[in-house]
Amino acid sequence: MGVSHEEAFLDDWSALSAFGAVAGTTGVDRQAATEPDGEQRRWLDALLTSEGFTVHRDAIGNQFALCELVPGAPYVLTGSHLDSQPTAGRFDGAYGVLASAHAAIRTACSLRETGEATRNIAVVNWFNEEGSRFKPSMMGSSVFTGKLSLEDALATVDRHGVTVREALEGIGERGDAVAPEVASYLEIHVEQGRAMAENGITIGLVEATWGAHKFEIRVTGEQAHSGSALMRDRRDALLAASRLVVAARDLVERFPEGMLHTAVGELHVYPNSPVVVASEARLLLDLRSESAEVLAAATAALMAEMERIAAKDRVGIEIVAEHAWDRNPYGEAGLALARSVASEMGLPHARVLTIAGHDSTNMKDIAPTVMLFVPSVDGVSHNVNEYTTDADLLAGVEATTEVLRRLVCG
Ligand code: HGY
Ligand code: MN
Ligand code: MN
Ligand code: MN
Repeated sequence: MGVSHEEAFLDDWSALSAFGAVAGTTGVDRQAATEPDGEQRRWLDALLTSEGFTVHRDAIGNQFALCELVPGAPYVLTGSHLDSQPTAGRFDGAYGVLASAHAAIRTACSLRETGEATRNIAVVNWFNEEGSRFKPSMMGSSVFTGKLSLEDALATVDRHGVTVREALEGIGERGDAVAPEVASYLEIHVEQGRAMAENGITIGLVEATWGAHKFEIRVTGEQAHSGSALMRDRRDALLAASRLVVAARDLVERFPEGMLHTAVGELHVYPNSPVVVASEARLLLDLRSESAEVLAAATAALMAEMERIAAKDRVGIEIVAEHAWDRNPYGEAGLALARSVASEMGLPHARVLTIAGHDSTNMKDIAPTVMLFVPSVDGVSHNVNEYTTDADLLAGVEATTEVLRRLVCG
């Protein structure tokens, strides 16, 4: 007797979750263009080539697996990302890639001989969605959609000075394939928040992305002996950076509850030595809101805080790079399609917002896009304990398969 779709998915899910496994946890560490990233990509190639798909890489390392049902027709692209944050959960991104792969295999098999398809199918694993090793996040889909130049992306360095080009070539993942022509885009992802689980929603129909404004900031002070230098002479870069961390948190209190999320998630201190006042600090500061007005006001307030802190601590504070996306909606046609699939399948569903960015945030600007969520238990994400139940994973695969079938036959 053959294995069911459900068993096949869960078996592949457990195989995929083993790449970059963090010892002693159920989490993973497979940052962009590292060895575990290369291994999981080759595993995905094997899964899809054995089902008759043709695999390619483009120049920024986006991974495509194509199935041509209608010669010359454009492609319905479905996927997400396999890369992760360091010590992350195994669901963020990877679930969407595997759900898409299974949906694509099933759809291709059922449509190969019927003549119902009007479009072709491609599974995509976008390069470097997380932006943890190389900034900005959503790099592969940003290059694909023309929002970031290929040259700039390839020249980006990690903290050891390794370029994206070198890292991709190092794992044999830089290609030269021409991107497939896209008819529409479909992505499924875990919610990474707690709203769906708390409200008994199985399928989230994503209607808009929160706006985000991310700043790479450099604070420049002066190196000194941390014992002997007079306190009044010091220009302490770490002290000023610390005030910025606190200022970012305090900005939240100026707006109605829940309207602004802020964080500094990364901080580097130079020379980072015990008896030395820091000469330089670099931080990554992130502001997000569902309201464009709040995001603009928070950004202006942050600039004022930067000036105040620079004057107080007699340091330089400069923005080295900025990455932003605006709050903007997903198309109503995609929402209507997703809603009818969820209701016909009897799956509890509702319109939801995404606070995290996704590759669909880029793709919806160039093609009709459907973005689905499944619940995250307790909203835990970017944490090894990220979890979604098997029942919800499988419901999401069914919904993805049916949305894909309709997009391919539409
Ligand atoms: O939300 C983010 O910043 C992302 O890249 N997922
Ligand atoms: Mn993700
Ligand atoms: Mn993530
Ligand atoms: Mn000494």
